[in-house]
Amino acid sequence: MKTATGVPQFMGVRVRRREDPALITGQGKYVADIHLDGLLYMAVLRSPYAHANILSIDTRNAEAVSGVVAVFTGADINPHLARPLPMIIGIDTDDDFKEKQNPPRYPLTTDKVRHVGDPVAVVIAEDPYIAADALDTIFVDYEPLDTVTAPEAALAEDAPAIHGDSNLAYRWFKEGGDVEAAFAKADTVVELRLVNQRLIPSAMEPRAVTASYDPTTESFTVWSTTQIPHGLRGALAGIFDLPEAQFRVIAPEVGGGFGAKGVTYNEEILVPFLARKLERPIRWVATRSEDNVATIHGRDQIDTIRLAATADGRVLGADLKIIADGGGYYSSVTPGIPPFTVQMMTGVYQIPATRAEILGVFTNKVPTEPYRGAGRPEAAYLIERAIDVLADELNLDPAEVRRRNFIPPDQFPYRTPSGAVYDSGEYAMNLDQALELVNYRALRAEQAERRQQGGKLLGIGLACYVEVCGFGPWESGTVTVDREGKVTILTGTSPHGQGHETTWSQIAAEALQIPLEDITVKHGDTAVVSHGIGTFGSRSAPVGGSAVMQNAETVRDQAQAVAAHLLEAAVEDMTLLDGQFQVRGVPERSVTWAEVARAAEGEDIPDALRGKLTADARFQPPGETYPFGTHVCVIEIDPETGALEILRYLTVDDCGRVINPLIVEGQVHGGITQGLGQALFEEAIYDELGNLVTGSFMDYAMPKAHLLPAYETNRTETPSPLNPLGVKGIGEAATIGSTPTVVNAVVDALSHLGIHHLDMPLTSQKIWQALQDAKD
Ligand code: MCN
Repeated sequence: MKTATGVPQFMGVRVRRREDPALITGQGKYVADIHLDGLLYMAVLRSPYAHANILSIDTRNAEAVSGVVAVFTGADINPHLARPLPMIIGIDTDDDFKEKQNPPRYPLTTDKVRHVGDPVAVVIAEDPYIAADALDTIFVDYEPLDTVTAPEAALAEDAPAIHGDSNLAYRWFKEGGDVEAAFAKADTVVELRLVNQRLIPSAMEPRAVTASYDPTTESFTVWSTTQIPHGLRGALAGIFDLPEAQFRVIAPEVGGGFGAKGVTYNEEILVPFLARKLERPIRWVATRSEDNVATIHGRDQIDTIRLAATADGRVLGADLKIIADGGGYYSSVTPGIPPFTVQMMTGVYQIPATRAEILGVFTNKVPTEPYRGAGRPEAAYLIERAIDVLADELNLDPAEVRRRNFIPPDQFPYRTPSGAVYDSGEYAMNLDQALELVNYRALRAEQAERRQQGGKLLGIGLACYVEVCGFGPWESGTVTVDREGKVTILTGTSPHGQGHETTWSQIAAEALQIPLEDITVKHGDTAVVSHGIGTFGSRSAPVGGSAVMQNAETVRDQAQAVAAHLLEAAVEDMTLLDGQFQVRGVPERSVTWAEVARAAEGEDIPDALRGKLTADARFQPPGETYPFGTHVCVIEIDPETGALEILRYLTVDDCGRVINPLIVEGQVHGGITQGLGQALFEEAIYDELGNLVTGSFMDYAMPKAHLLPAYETNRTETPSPLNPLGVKGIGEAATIGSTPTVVNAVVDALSHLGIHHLDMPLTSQKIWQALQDAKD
């Protein structure tokens, strides 16, 4: 594509993902595809009990199995590690966390198990099936303990304590503005208790680790399905008490992560530790059902929100109480998620006073960690549901109540009472576009008519979301133009489905005017990319993309100065056209990138200009970016059966300037599907003994293609002032916007029958039951 001036344009263009041909033809190389001489296989013995003391472990029978190389328990491993698994939120030093506990966690538990799936021993064998079978011959003498899985019950004084004396993991409090005064002068107060149910992240590829150890250099190579290879390298160095340089971490192709692979896991420590001990490479690959109890879960909050409002629907204050179920242990950032919910609890609204309390709780369940959105879907869900309930209470249109409370565009940067600083936003414009595209008025008219005539119930749900993304502290993005005029980008981001190879190439192509096919992007190997932070929190485009842009521009300026010297022209007179540096208006006086690169590295160039065409500055964002948008869902419910059909799903998302509209749409499609999955289908259910009864895809209801509508995606573009690209993230936005939208649509269909809230997932059975109850 070319601009009006004839300069080829690469950003903002629907370039197809260059990653895909290899992936869809089975050429992608995943951790389980790494073949090493002498490879051994690890299988993990996991607790069948949710809560039990370990009295003894007898591994002798397993050791005698033919093909088994060794069996290890925590007693063989934990004492040799310098520290427990990382908990990277500084709960000990952060004074916002009160009444806190920070129990250490080691790769294999030795004293007691705290959830079904808690690892207690490992078998290393010549064959993965022998390793798996040998697990059955290990005898663990468990003393079962009382179990608690519901977080509110876990807080009761007589609840079985999982660590220490109490299951209160921490208490956290924040207040901004005068909340008491807001409630005192309110005409109306609405209160809503929302269960944000536990979800299983379910990436396409279950987790896997392979590691080898080289005794001659005393160094490790670790292949992992991680989103944060550099973070894992740092964690390994800390736990093994060795310099980072002794660890090479490689994230090859990774089949999705959704936040769940941004955590340092037990197996990532066990596999390299045992590879060194046995002096043979080892591989562990989770099965799907193992992954469901060995990889973190998401959400699991109970949120009670109260809004104080005037009679015309202006919200004066909000009061929130969060009970956050962290499961049996803290994992990497477990206590850091609910504060995000507080940070975003006022959504797109100018609410002057807020108060929030979080109670973190241990229960006998898998630990919770970031799952696509991490705390922000919970926030969007509670405020967008509460606004709908307020509109219903005041008999006002939900779109109108939203409009009355929007933060006006002239208020940005806008500081919320809970301390977030929003960079930019145009909320009313965005909502208006969505309402017009969906033909909101006509839908409301149709709904009124249907309510009179009977038949299927029509529901129109909307949500206006805002989220925080683009977290620092920095990201790398080295750009180098070689002597052939080809570009190499080294990025510290670690894509696992987001298409960075395509979009980073577009950014560099735009700045350098070098065709996409001459650009290579390398990532996910700490030996190739020396420093980086990784991919999570929709940070890669705003932070990593900006690093690429910044460095590409530095290289262009460097090259332009060399070109000016070669052409004996002033730098200001140079222009970059069709991949060549030209003296403006004199096309015959031009040099190619290759000529410039060679000259820059040659002998005949002045010292001030000499050097490889490369730049490797890190980009440090001055603040976070706040993407936003409006989602609208139109549904129909059969009142006889509770069966639900989605008639339309429309979005107007705003992620600032767009690098690749095709990839952004893909991200929005995936995000909607995950949010819709939570709203309608998915739930990790435990029985009272702590068994995960939805532990396989037979029972855990993943959304399926035939249950989903065609999505209509649209955009507004409000650039972020905080990075050179003007971009905001899009990786999580649609997950955040879609859950409240769908639930609002369902409740909207039922509200005239006196139904004002239903907890997710909104199965047909639940809807039918609510309809029956409403008749009584
Ligand atoms: N992009 C763009 N224009 C913008 C913003 C982004 O073209 N204005 C492009 C980016 O260049 C990138 C993609 O969209 O190619 C996503 O960028 P970004 O929003 O920065 O998100 P990240 O790359 O940091 O990805 C993380 C985000 C998160 S937090 C989760 S969870 C998630 C998600 O991405 N997990 C995913 N999307 C996923 N997609 C897949 N296929 N698999 C996952 O595990």
